[in-house]
Amino acid sequence: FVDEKDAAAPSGIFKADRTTLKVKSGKPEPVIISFTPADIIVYKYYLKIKSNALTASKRELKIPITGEGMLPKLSTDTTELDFGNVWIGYTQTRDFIISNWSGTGAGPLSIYDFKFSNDLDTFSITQPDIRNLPVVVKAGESLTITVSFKPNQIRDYAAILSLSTDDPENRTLKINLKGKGIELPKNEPPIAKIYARVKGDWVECSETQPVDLAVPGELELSGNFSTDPNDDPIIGFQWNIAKDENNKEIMPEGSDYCFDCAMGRNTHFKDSRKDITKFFGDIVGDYKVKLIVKDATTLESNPAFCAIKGYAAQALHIELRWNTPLTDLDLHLINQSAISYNPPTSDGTFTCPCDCYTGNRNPDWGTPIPYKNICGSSDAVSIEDVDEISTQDAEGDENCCHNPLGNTCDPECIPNYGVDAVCIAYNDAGESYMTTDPSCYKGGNKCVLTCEADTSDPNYKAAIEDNPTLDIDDVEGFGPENINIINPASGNYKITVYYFSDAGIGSSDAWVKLYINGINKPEWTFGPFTLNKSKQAWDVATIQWPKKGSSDPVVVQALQPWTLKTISRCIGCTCQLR
Ligand SMILES: [Ca+2]
Ligand SMILES: [Ca+2]
Ligand SMILES: [Ca+2]
Repeated sequence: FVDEKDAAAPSGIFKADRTTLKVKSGKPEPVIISFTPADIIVYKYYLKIKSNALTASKRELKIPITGEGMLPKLSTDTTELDFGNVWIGYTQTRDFIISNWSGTGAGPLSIYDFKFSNDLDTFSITQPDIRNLPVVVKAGESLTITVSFKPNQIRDYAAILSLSTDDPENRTLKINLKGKGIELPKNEPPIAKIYARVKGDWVECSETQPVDLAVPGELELSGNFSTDPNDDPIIGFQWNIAKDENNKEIMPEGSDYCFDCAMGRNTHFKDSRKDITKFFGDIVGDYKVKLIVKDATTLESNPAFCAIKGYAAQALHIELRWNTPLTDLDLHLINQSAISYNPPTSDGTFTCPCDCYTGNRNPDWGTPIPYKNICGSSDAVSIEDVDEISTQDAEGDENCCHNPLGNTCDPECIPNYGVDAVCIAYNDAGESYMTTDPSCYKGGNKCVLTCEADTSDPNYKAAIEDNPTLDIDDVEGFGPENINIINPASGNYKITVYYFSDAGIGSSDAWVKLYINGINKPEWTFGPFTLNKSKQAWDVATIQWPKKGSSDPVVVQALQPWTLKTISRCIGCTCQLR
């Protein structure tokens, strides 16, 4: 290696891997030249080659050879990483930054190795990827190095991370590491709490803080007041009826409600796996509800319990249940204060509106529901000839406006009323007639009822509250069926149970409970009474309901069961109520 003037170059800067060689004809030979700059300068020399080349001018060649001396220069933002307290089994990371200077002659920095002094299973390099070494930091750039600490013991840790580099002034960079493995805090189970919506407000419900529920009726329950000692989110909710020590669900005998009957019986909850559910109490008595919640680690709570007292909100509340599946028993309440029946049966059973049952669930007893009077006295119409008038409404429904006394009209008839629907009315002599007039004419110059209840009438509320209501017709076993009257009119009422269909199963035992004036326990329990087969009936009791405030209702248990011989239906039947 020589300079321009053929003087020898400083030794050690450039080196060839050989000083002589033979090159065979047509076979090039490589020469490897290394460059080891000693300073941050540009080196410009020549490689002089002497040979026995045929051409004299080529026997001495001078090949220019240059190189620039450069230097990496490492700096770091810290030489100590403190990981602090870390739960054993958990990972904490810390970063530090290595920078390579950007001045004149700045060269790339290579890191050839990352080495931990000890605890190699605890400390590791998360980034950069050190599977491919060296890691190179270009001049003027920096690199973030992330170190992980994952203790597996409860103790103090200390180690040194050594980086081997090509910075001649910093061949080994040492980073001190420390941290402490601490015990993982124990995950505590969540604490379930049940709140119930009472008059719009959420109130806590427990075994010692029961909530009242007018039955049949719904109660909204929330599990959102549950807590977790670790502040874990609550992610799972399971509502059930609680069970007693004999594994029997705690609810009144005969309670058999299903929100979603396809899911099975006794699904008293709607959305039993949601934070907010609805509980349905079907009969009077004590229920106990259970809630289990899960935290985000799926750790389960102990159950919370909520006692619910189902009470009868109505002055008269009658409940029927029985003990066979698939069978259909029907509860009847007969208003014996009706003054006549047509067709006359022995006591009015199956003659509506005197009989409240599945065929007539909500008749108008006591004070008649007031209807709007839509015409004045001068609009009186004359009696029409029954034979000449259509009995269909615009949709072809027959007798849609069937209206024995003008007080049980089908409201859907109203739009067609007076067009082509027909109303049945009575004259003063008690004879029925049909009319297409919007007002059902009744005698003389009086204009009478239309099909539209007058909810603004001051008597409307009382007229509704003295009507009986059958809640459901259970047709596949067990009941319950309830008939309620919020505020009965004075008069005599009879309770009858009718075995509509034994479904081939045979006899069925029936029970009737009677609650009067909303007391939260059965006032009277009748039964079990055995009904042997379809079409049999059981006269349960009669109730003499007094005038308001005059005395207590009198309940008389019927002595003789009786058996219906035929089934009659409530089609076109009439009876007049007092
Ligand atoms: Ca927890
Ligand atoms: Ca039934
Ligand atoms: Ca009424």
